[in-house]
Amino acid sequence: MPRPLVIAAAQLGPIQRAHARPEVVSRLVSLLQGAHAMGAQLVVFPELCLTTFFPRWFIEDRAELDAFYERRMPGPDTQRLFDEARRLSVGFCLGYAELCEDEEGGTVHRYNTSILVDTSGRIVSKYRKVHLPGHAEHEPWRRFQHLEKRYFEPGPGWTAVRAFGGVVGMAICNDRRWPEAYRVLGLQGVELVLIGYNTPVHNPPAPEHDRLGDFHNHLVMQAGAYQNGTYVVGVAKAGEEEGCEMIGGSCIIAPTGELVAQCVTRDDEIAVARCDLDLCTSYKRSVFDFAKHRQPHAYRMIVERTGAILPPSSPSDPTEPSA
Ligand code: CDV
Repeated sequence: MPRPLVIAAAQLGPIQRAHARPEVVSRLVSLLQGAHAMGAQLVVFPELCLTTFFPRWFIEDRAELDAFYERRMPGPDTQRLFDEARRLSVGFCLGYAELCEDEEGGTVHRYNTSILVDTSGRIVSKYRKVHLPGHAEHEPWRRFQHLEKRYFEPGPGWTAVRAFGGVVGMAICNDRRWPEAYRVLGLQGVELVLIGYNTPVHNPPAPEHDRLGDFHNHLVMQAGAYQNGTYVVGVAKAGEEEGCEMIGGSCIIAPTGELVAQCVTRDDEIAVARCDLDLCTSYKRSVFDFAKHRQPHAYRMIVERTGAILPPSSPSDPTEPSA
């Protein structure tokens, strides 16, 4: 039985530091309304999409840093988005910086978070980014910082939920480069993975990768989709933000691994596709029937080892690889 779901990738152009929350939320509401007019039932927004991408700065003042985080969701600025989505009966996925205190009220936690909101405005799933890229200390030699390791702590992992007539999971930006993220969701039968991202064109530690940013973006998400028999929706915050150029390429990928819709600008733009979630089934029942074909005994190293350990050196091949 077909299970059609009309999904919109709601790409954002840059958000500058001077852009206040109400202005940004107005853009999100416009995208939501535009997507609804195109028939969308679920709208996917990017990572950290309520502010500029603040990990590009080393910020020592606590109050200045805290201003980039949300303490409540919905909060005073975002309530409007929830209300409009409920009025239109559209669900959405939204990325933001989350600041919370633990249950004893003592310790403050900071996460790079995405939420999934159903058509009645209820948060049905929350995901906290696991793979935090970049560095924890100020590195002034870089053209811009990438201080996610300083400003966030890693989340506990990926939990899929039943929503929108299928099985839905989320990942955030750098997670999309790691096959483990998709496979953990794949092992929960995921049919739709929602991923927001902020990806600078320039990679300070490896500038030789700069020309490949768009290619790698699609490569990893198309592989994740096909290898797990799932749709993947990748959504950028793109364009030149505070002097830092970021890739676009927001897209919707079918379980075939093919792109079915794609943004072509680096500005606010909507790409829509009618996704039949049942298309996942033929992959999950054949080449990627996990229960029938996976061999976990051979994968133990994946969870027991973090970094690579090379085989012992051999007299017949004395070269020392640099890995
Ligand atoms: N926001 C990110 O996670 N960005 C990383 C960059 C630093 C490479 C990414 O994987 O796109």
